[in-house]
Amino acid sequence: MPRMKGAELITEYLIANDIPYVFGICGHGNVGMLDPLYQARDRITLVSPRHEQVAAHMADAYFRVKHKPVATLTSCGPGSCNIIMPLACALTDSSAMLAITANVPTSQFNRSPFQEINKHYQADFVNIVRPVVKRSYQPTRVDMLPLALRQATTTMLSGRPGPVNVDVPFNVFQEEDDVELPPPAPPLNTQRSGASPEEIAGALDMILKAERPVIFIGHGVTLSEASRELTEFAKKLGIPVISSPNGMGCFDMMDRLSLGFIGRNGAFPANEAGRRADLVVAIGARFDDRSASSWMPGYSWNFPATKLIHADVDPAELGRNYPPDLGILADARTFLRQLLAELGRRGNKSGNTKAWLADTAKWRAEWDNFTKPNFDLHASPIRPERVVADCQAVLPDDAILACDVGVNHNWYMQFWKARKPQTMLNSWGFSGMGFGTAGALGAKLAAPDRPVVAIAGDGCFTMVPHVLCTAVEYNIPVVWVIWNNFGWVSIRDIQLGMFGGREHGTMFHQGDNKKPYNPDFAAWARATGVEAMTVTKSQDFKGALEHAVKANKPFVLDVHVDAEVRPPSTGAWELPPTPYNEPVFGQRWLPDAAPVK
Ligand SMILES: Cc1ncc(C[n+]2csc(CCOP(=O)(O)OP(=O)(O)O)c2C)c(N)n1
Ligand SMILES: [Mg+2]
Repeated sequence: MPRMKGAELITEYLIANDIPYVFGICGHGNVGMLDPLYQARDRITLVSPRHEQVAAHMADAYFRVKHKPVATLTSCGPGSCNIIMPLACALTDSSAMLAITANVPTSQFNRSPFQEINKHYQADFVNIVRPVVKRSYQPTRVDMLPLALRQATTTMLSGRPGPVNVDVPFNVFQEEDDVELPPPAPPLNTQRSGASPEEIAGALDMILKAERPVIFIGHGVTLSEASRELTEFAKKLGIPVISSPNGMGCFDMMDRLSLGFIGRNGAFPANEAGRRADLVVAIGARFDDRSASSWMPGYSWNFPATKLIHADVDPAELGRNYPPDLGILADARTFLRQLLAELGRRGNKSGNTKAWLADTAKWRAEWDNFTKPNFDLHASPIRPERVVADCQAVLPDDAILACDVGVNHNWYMQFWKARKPQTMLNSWGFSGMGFGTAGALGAKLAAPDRPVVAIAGDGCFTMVPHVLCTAVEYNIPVVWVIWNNFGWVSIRDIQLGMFGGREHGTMFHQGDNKKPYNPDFAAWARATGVEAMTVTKSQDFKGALEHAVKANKPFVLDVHVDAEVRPPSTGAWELPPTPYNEPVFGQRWLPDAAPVK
């Protein structure tokens, strides 16, 4: 058995797992890891951003684009505490990363050395991180590392992927032992679960019988790489597809069968079809409040009047919000392949959805008639629709959009048409501000030959503006479109609606005089060495974006967007105890749905 330091073993194990990057920040706790990374620097690259939050968002986005994980490295105490929020983003959206954290030396456990958390237990980072990872491991001797690393990487990628933590005490990086490198973990999707023949037969019976079926897809379809199978199945049977944000692009959203996203910030045809369907086939989707209109019947869905087939790899998601008529514990791609095979056995029967598709076409036309005129309006400040439309016009189909959080994101939810999987990154389950602004760096490292554009609210960007330093230091050519509306406008709008039109703490002002304030983002970018332009007229945005993408270097576009134009509601998002009272576009109530409040 080779004699190795703990940190050497970790480094070699990362390399053996084809992990090309470690995103992390130094501290005294993890210096022992830096030297082996230096020795192996032509096989694994350390990227050191200016905040641990950025490192973990980068790792998250890297995985979403490539479906291969990278590692983060943070020091003991505060450095590792800084990754809690991005780990929560990754966990709630089933994104994987190996978070290596450092801790105090084992011989000092419980003596309250510098940066130990020990109120309830020694070196207690594992209890800080526990709710936001699939599993945390704390090997306290070098000979415990092989098992911990193998279990951690396997757990990270098996079943429903997610972040894992390996917490390494200071001495374990440095000490030596005779240790064998464990075998690498099986890559994502090596082991897939499937449905039983009876379940598949039953599901297809229900699907072929349905007159108004809808497929609802979520991140599970993206993660299982089931785009081809989904497309074949939906097209063979003529079933329209509704997508959650992290499923977007698995089915070409320009296709006539694509209805877009559902819920308050979804598209009208999706909500109209969702609530009128006689059967919903949900695959790798979890019916969260924002894609289920807070579960109020008749807004987005209408269970139990509508029948539900729900397939997911995670039993915790089956029936969490709507008890399925048929719940199937299966990987999305396997499930779709099984359905296609069964359909083939039955002579490739076609669906009976002609009338239903005519309905959906009518709703699409109604929605288009309502929304399209605004896409052509030029104004200063710029109308939100124009920013979305010009991004769509300029960016190629394989460009990656790293969306941050806020009303800017709502506009993309409603109107962006992703055409390929893994091109539209969203922090959906946790909505961590900074995800898109920072994640864009990781996305670009995962796909160096494709344009990567971060859509960042002015609030989100200001949370992690040092991403620009990292882009310069490592030459990562990301374009940041700063959606500058001079405030936390998504929250301001909720505040105005709930509290008599009063604004407090939700807009950016200079002193007491209520003059809108923001830094000059372009000047700020230039100070970091990043090229930048300020865009205040809609006529200028398209050309500016083309220029920035073509420049192929880090670029900031400070785009002044009208804060007073709001996305239309097509479903609901209720926050109890406040009753939902936004007008809902085109809402026509179903007799068996709850009455209008
Ligand atoms: C880290 C974090 N803090 C606070 C929030 C709550 N929050 C959600 S959206 C938002 C405002 C976003 O502002 P901005 O980035 O300017 O986007 P806008 O809504 O103005 O388009 C806030 C504060 C959050 N989701 N994440
Ligand atoms: Mg804003």
